[in-house]
Amino acid sequence: ANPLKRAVRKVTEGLHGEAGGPPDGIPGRPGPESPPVAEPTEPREPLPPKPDQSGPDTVSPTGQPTGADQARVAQSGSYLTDAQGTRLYDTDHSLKAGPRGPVLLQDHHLREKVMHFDHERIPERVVHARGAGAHGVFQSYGTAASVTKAAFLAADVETPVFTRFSTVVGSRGSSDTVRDTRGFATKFYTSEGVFDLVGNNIPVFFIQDAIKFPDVVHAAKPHPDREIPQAQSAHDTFWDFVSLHTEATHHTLFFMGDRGIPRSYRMMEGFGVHTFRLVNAEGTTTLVKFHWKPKLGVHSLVWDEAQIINGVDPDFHRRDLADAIEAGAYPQWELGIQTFPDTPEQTFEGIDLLDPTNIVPEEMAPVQPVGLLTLNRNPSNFFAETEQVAFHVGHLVPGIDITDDPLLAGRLFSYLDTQITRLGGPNFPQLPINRPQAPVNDMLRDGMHQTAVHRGVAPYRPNSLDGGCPFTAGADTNAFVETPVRVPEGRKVREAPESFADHFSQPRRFWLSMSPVEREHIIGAYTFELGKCYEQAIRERTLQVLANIDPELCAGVAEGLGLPAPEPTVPLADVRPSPALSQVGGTWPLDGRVVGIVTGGADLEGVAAVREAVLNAGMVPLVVAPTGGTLGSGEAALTVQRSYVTARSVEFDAVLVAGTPDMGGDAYTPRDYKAGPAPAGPGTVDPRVSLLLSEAFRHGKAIGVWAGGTPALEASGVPTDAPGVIVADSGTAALEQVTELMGSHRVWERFTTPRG
Ligand code: HDE
Repeated sequence: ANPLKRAVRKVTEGLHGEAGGPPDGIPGRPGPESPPVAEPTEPREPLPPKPDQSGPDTVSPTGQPTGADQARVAQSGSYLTDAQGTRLYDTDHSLKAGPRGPVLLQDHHLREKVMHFDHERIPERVVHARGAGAHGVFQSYGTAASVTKAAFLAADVETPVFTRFSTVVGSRGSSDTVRDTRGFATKFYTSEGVFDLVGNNIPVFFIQDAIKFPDVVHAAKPHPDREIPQAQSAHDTFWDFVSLHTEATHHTLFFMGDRGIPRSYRMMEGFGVHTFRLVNAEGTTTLVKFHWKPKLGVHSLVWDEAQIINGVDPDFHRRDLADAIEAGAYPQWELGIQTFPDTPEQTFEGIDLLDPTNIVPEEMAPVQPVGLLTLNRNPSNFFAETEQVAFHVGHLVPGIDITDDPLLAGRLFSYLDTQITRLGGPNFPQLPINRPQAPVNDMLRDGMHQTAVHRGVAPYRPNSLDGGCPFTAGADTNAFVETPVRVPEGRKVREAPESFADHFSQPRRFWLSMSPVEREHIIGAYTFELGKCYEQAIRERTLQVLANIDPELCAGVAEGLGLPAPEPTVPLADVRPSPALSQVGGTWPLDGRVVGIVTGGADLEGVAAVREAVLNAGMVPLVVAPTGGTLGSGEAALTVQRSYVTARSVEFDAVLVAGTPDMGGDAYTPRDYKAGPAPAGPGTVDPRVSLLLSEAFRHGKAIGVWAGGTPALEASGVPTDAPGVIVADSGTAALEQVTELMGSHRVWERFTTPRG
């Protein structure tokens, strides 16, 4: 059978099961009152690490292989020890002068244990603090070989990678589904050294010059007095800044759009944002922009759904990524490049390629696929891998070089600098997750947390004492040689080029490229965000920015704010839309999508068949029933994954309901009042099910019922003849139609209601 399907089965039966008791009794020391608990007296060998959870093969910073076990497994042996390897006989009681006496200062074990605990936290990233990562592999197609000599982009090369996705503004503990830009950073452990592609899910940035980064981040972060709001842009300082600093307009418009609330990390595009310079073996250069294209398509949540998820499952994106990988539904992206001739002007069809607030529409320069990224392994330890991974735009390999984008220049400084605070010193490249897989032979020495034992006496060049080693390489022996581009001559100035001054024509292109439903979402987003600001002047100033993009956009937001819509102060740009910017349209694979199958006990056979069919389609079925446990009995018993108390529609991409789940006995009152006071009695539709259905309907999800489910729809305010609502004869027939609808992600026709 298909291993993917088997793995999905494993996850749905194991991970999500509410059935079954707690794990086996945890061994512990019997207390005076507690009954004795069996404790193993014979130490056993620890279980070997799961083969699929080991770290990447690494070499030490001195180029020596570090025995596999040493690199991968922090712990060995069977007995508990202290940090020095001395065996311990008790780690549950401090050393005291008698059981009721004072704790003694001489307890060196207590001191070490608590000291280490006190220092477990490191500073979170100043931006992109909240994230999730995964290991994987990058398979190159070789199609980029004519434009770059980078070895990992030659034909048929497999390169191990680690990717970290993130939000930007929130703290480490903030929620996943806030409106924000998402980071998309990938570390390629290539044979020529590490290459980091540190991108975002939005192809442009707020600022054109790195010197403005502290300004935009200070504006977006919580207000310094009360430290609110967390992980939100809906506040005065953010809108104050972006309304005054109009080069932020394009990026702001992008994340007021649906890309600000992705459905999943697996369903986001990624962009290198800046223009990079590729160099081939002959030394010919090409300017490029990097794109990641998700195999599953680009999809988003709707705002209301994102708000509910913030409370119901703040780890929604993190969980989705880990579950999909665990289930074998490995997320994949194609890496692509847009290529442009490396002319002295560094423009393409009039678009300044050094201005990171610009895109080049795909219709003008197609994205050419150069390889495939597959994320196939979850980290074994969040801190060691996802938290300690250190990306840097200056981690480049021969064949990939930078341009004079002033934003990129500042990043080349910042990403090294920030690690000193975050990871406590200059030796962070020695952390297992950051170690190159190419041999390292540097002359960097000492420093905090030095873990390498360097050999030799002459870490300087030239030397004779170490036989002149190590030698420098040349371009023909894979050295990174900067492209000798001509530096434009000029005076030393603090100025931007004139071409950076147009802040509205590209945003206008974005707006014109949106479908009607996406435009409604954008208007709703601005109305919400500005509605949360206190200062009237900030709202008015933002309306002026919107008027300069498009009158419909401005009028929509002005109406919601109850303010007059101003006239534009610049001529509206005459730009053609770029259809590739819209997320609506197309049919997409459904791997790892989640289908809720609700039953109050009706047609269990049908439920089992639907479950099987969902699994066979490579999706994740979650059976929802009044309580946890199992449905039916014997061989055919079905495990319940969600009870009415734990289920919420936002977890599902589509909902199927068998029959009309009712309130059962006349005295029954639901324990969970999320649907308000509930009338009881047979024939009364359970309000938790009708809440689930009405939410799924409101969020544009496909809904299917069978076995007498029509009253359930009616009680939920879901018209049976509405688009994307299926009433079928059997569960599998309902699923078939629902699956087809899911291919377009949402039932877009439902979003016709006026804003507000
Ligand atoms: Fe970053 N950025 N950034 N950034 N950025 C960081 O580095 C910075 C920018 C991006 O998962 C920091 O290690 C400056 C653009 C991602 O670990 C820091 C400027 C883009 C991540 C930093 C920018 C990004 C970061 C914080 C303006 C998209 C998370 C912690 C010149 C192309 C990487 C760290 C991860 C992280 C600085 C602008 C993407 C402080 C100064 C543009 C995905 O160094």
